[in-house]
Amino acid sequence: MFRIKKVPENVLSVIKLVRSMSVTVPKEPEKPSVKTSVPGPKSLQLLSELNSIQQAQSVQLFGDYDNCTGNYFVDADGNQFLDVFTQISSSPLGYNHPALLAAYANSHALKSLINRSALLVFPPADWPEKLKKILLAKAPHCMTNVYTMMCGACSLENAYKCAFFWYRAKQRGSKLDFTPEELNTCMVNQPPGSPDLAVMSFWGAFHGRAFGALSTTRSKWIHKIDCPAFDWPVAPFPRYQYPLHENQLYNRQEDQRCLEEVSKILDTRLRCCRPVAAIVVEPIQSEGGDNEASPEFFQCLQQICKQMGVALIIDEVQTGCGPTGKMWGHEHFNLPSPPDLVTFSKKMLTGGFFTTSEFKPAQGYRIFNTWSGDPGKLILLDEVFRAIEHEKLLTTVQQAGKVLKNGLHELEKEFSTAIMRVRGRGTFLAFCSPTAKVRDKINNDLRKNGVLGGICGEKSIRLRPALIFKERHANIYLDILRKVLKNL
Ligand code: PSZ
Repeated sequence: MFRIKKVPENVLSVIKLVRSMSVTVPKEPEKPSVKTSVPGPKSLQLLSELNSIQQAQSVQLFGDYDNCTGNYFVDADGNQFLDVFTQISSSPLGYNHPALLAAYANSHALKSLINRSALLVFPPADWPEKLKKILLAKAPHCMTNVYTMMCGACSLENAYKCAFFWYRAKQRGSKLDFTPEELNTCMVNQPPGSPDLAVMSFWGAFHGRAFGALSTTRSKWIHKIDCPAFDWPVAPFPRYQYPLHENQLYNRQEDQRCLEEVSKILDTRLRCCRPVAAIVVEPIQSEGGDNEASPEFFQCLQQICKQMGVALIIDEVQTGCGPTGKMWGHEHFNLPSPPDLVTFSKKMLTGGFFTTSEFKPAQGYRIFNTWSGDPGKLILLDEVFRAIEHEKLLTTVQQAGKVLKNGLHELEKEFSTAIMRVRGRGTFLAFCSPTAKVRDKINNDLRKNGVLGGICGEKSIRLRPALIFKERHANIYLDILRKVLKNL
């Protein structure tokens, strides 16, 4: 069973509940254990079966989720991996956390799952209270409104829609007076009803794959090729030189270059065609290669948005819920006022976005879909937030992150031709290899040695462990990485 050193009262009752459900949570292994080739024979056989039903070439391993525990992923062949990728950064408390297992061990929670409601038509009676007590209690500073959604991409798309509604309402001067021409033209996808407005994003950005979101995704062609897209502008995102403290002048100039380009695009678009209603940006670009930008960059970006009357959307789908050591990635930037919209998903277990009352559409039924989220996920999220508080997981992230980053810097010195550009905040870390080939070999060798890691950008390896990843896990990771680099 799960063994916890100092057990707080609420955890004890949780453990009792889990026991009463006769759910066995295996103890986290001491270290990884790989007994077969990776992928092993079972994963390979399942892959060929799945591939005959759907295009499954993206599948890496099949999981044995009954036996995964804590920071350890167990595959169908019985191999135990230290997981520093955690389902593309979407598992806040690792696998089979007792509090999450216990959360569904009561009839209210089960009935929430079974009787899944259409939340924007027939929400449960406790829904307003749940939104306030769970989601708004963790909202970024001054953000008083929240919508839940199904996934990251649809959270982004609905945030874009909110920004367009806000922009058009400003242009009209009143939110209610749609003209007959607008009502008619929107039905044939023509202006003025379907206005020529844009969302600007950055080179290297990833905001999802649904059509609106995809038009703002700028990381890899594989996401976009063959799909029609909006003609929306894209600005350069800073590409820093490392180490940061030795390259301050260059990096400041890099901020400046990108911000000037942002201003230029906004200005041109406003004067000639398709004005920009919103800018969307990740606190750290994730899929696009873990590219970071300074607090000053984000402060200036917000200032430009305010001057130009453009909404600022911060995409916290990957950075939200603690992995940078703060609840929200943009809390590192000391923005003088809150962003206009903040999207979330992944570790938050439900998609959605926070905003301010200024961005509340004047009419209902405009931000809407059937389920519009899932009340069952909020039951889990409530436990995630409780664990973050009681187990002091943001401190855990900061401490484990420090060990990891220091260790990576040591390895960068020792193996300077294999790893470079160590970067990131908290445990949201990454490093580069000289080429994609070397990067892929390192990642494969890590896997053979029992570490599940992720890649991003052209030649980066990224770390996305759960919030329960501790210093001892960091040391296991670093030992295995050292071994891999030695044998490269
Ligand atoms: O290849 C893919 O489609 C991937 S791999 C990782 C993601 C997508 N991340 C999703 C993501 C994100 O990282 C950011 C910053 N914004 C939006 C999204 C989209 O979220 P989902 O995948 O839930 O639609």
